[in-house]
Amino acid sequence: MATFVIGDIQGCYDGLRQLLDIAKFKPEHDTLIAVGDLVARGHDSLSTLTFLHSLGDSFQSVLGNHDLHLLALASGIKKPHPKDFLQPLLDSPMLDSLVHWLRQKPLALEAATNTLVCHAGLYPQWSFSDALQLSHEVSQVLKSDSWLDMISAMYGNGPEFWRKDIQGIERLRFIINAFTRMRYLHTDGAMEFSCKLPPEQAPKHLQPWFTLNNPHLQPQQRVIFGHWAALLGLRHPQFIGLDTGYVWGNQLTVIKLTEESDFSDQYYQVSANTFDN
Ligand SMILES: [Mn+2]
Repeated sequence: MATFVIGDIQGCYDGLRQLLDIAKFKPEHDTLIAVGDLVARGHDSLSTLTFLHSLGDSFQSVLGNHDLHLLALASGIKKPHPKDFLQPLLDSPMLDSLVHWLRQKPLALEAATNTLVCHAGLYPQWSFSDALQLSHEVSQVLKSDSWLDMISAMYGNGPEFWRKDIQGIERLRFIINAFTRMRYLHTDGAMEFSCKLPPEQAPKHLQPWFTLNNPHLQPQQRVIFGHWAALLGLRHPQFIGLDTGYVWGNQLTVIKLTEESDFSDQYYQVSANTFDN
């Protein structure tokens, strides 16, 4: 009855299966939760999604930017880039059911008490309950007949600032950008999407989202996220980064959540080899 949380898989099917074996994940008893970016850049997004789908209720995921982009590709709103290696998935007879399955996934979920999972991070002005409510707002549209309108209008960097009273597509785009693309914020709170450098190399006026004070975050709460491979993982009491860059030749990471209140999770990793990235 263990809960595992895995970093960005990005279509690296062989690495995924190896890592789940190493961690002794048993779908009959355990739950696997992914931080999103299940697909793209790795060579076998089709097998990855087919396998994760086959896990049924023992698998949960939040959506990452690449997962949302797949929805745009599948519906012809965007054209695939060869470097994403998504054509076999886009050509598969499974595509429609996998797209429908992905549309049911949230942007944020609670993996355990006081443990929030989202792809890029928690916007520093949001509490856990804000995050779950805002994720729900996007999910309601994603599950509805108007989902394609949102997917086609989600591209863009604005609005720069969060306000509770933003409405419509501007509101949905901010929520999607914060949950799936955020890395840095300007000191005035505006999100900055162009910089992907590790924090020690970033311009001084940009601050990683997890270094900004969030007055709503309680000391016993923590956020598990992915998305930022240049961090090569982050092990902070309240912020756990699980994108360790397997698709770029580094590691794929899964953690087994402890039931102890000291968050002494067990880490498992597998290193990329030249045949699977
Ligand atoms: Mn990402």
